[in-house]
Amino acid sequence: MTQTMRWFGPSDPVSLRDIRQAGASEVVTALHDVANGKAWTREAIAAHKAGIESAGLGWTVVESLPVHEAIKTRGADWQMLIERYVESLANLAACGIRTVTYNFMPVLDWTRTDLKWAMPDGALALRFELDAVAVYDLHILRRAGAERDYAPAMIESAARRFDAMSAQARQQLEHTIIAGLPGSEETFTTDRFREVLAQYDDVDADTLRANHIAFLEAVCPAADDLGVQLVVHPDDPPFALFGLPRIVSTEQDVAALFARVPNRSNGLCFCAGSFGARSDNDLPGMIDRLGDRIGFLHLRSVEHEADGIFHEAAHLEGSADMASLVAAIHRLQQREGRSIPMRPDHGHQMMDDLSKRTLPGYSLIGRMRGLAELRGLERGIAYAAGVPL
Ligand code: CS2
Ligand code: MN
Repeated sequence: MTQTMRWFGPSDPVSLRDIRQAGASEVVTALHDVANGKAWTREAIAAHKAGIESAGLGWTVVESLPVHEAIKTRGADWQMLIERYVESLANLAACGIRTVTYNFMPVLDWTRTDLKWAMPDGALALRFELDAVAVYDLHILRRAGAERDYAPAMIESAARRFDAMSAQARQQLEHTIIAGLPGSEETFTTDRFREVLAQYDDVDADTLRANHIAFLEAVCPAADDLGVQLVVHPDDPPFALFGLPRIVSTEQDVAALFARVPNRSNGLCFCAGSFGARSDNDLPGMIDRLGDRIGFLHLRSVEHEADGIFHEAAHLEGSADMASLVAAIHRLQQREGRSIPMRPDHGHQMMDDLSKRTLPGYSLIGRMRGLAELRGLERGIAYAAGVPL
């Protein structure tokens, strides 16, 4: 695997030197200061790339080139936004960058309900609890019709929980859920969130799927010609939230998408932590079956605590069988004669990072531990298979 780490640009508390010392050979990054919907210019891409290369690192994978909400809802300006998307792809290709991550999650990117969940060793992990979403949805947001989305027992426990919460705890929950995690394109207030949700009143899962296909049919021919692969990041978590449809959650979702839009450029960012939050996703089997479509790997594990509750485990712990997964990746790379870019997707906040300014999920030391463990695992597997790296 080609070892990378995500870098949020010059304002990231983690420096390029840190990333290089962690043993990565590349960063995955984006032009985070360009507004969603504006084209990325060749000059801006080249300048970003030159800064990365001068630190001794490469940049071949974008994460992410965001898809505007008006593309997801097929709203006004669709055509213009598609043209700008293709323009950005052409400018990236001109700079030698040919793997472009995006997601098709409405409104919210990845979602957690606790950013400082203490592990037994004192490190802090990200956690998701559907009950906490229910508290926010039913009692703070007070979304019309929300009761339909939760089991009666959860509605009752959410009411008890809300009553017991201090004003500060309520505010914190609100902030955690909708004020955005790193990489999210927008942050919301509760009022603004209500308005944005309303844009999806007429967009159910089938409509969103059709809009995703329309997006791919519009951009993939150009991407094919440019030699660029678009890799879709799955839904995180992989189920509907706030009544918003989510359509890239399972192997079937992805297989149907590839069958419907067979262009070479229609690819997958295989995020083990996102798919792995559903126990019905067979992760190593997905690597075997989706093989040549996979252009980028996010490796991390989640621990299922109960239905609708998980936390991000250390990279080789938790519910994912990481050894089987990396063995499947190794087989795929051998079969196709390529090295797939991967990153340790998130890490625990630990050691010196506990007292530092860090971005949730993206502190250095936890990700460095993850990268080191994954690198060792791959080397061991390659050695045992008789093809040492
Ligand atoms: C997150 C997202 O789960 C994740 O990997 O860090 O920011 C993710 O990178 C984007 O949704 C990809 O478009
Ligand atoms: Mn991911």
